Amino acid sequence: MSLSRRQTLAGLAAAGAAAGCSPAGSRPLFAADTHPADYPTVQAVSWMGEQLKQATQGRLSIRTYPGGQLGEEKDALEIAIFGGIDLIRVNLAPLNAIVPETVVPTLPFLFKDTAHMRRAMDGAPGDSILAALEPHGLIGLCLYDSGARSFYSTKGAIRRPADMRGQKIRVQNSDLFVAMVEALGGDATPMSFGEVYQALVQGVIDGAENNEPSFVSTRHFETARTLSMTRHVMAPEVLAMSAARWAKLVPADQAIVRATARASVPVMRGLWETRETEARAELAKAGVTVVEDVDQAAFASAVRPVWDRFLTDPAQRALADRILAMAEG
Ligand code: GTR
Repeated sequence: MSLSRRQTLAGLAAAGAAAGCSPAGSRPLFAADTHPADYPTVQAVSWMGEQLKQATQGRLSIRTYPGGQLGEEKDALEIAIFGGIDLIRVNLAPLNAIVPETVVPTLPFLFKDTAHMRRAMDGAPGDSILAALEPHGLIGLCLYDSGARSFYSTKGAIRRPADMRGQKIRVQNSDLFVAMVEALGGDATPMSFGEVYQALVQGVIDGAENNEPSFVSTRHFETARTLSMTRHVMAPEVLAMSAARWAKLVPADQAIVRATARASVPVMRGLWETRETEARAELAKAGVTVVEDVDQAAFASAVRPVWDRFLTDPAQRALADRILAMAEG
């Protein structure tokens, strides 16, 4: 852990202790995100903070710690589970090893399109995924969009699985992602988000995969000059509260936190759509090659065995079936 991160965490602990002693007991809720301050997830949580403040006459508010200040997703998640961070916004992938239900929306080629993903995540499947976090020390508050992930490489276009053979591809810390890239013939390299830029520059990896806004905000496109629109995973983002902090809220405040988090979803989606458009424009301006003629069917059939390997219990299968049944509006 870096010195500045240690200092930030020590500061958090001190602030938490001080607030615990104050009569109102009301320090802001500390919210961690790996993305920069202007990213839609961070902006949506800031918006939620304003709503919380208004609804509680300032008793509850949020202080955001963007840019991975409180640690990479895996570490920040652990800290939140142990109560050291109040609110955490992460992708569902790093939760795969902790909460089996989160594997389902992470499956490659599960969602037909954005409308399908939103229908399922706004409906009963989304609610059951959020509820599944609770026994693991987290209260799931809402699910945000994360677009569709595609492969980018320093070695040119990836139109079909054979083009990935032998390439070292960074993946998130999730066995499902490792298995997916291996099923496609790539050499999967799990790594924290914050390490990818250097790894690309130094040639430690040949490529990675992400949505366009992340590809742009991390500036990975400076090195990986070809983005191939495989759109293989649409795993949403989740905003969760540490169960320890949650337990300190009276039920009326818990209801307000839930309601303001839910209300932030359409706000996030509006910001997200703008951000996607801006990211595409930036890629065009930067002269990045965006390959649309990919053989999606070949990718989908190559990764199909991964479904069977990772849907190990009947509850997961039932959840996957429920989501698949919502493909048509
Ligand atoms: C982004 C996501 C992050 C993180 C990152 C990654 O799309 O918003 O939470 O999961 O991808 O690839 O590590």
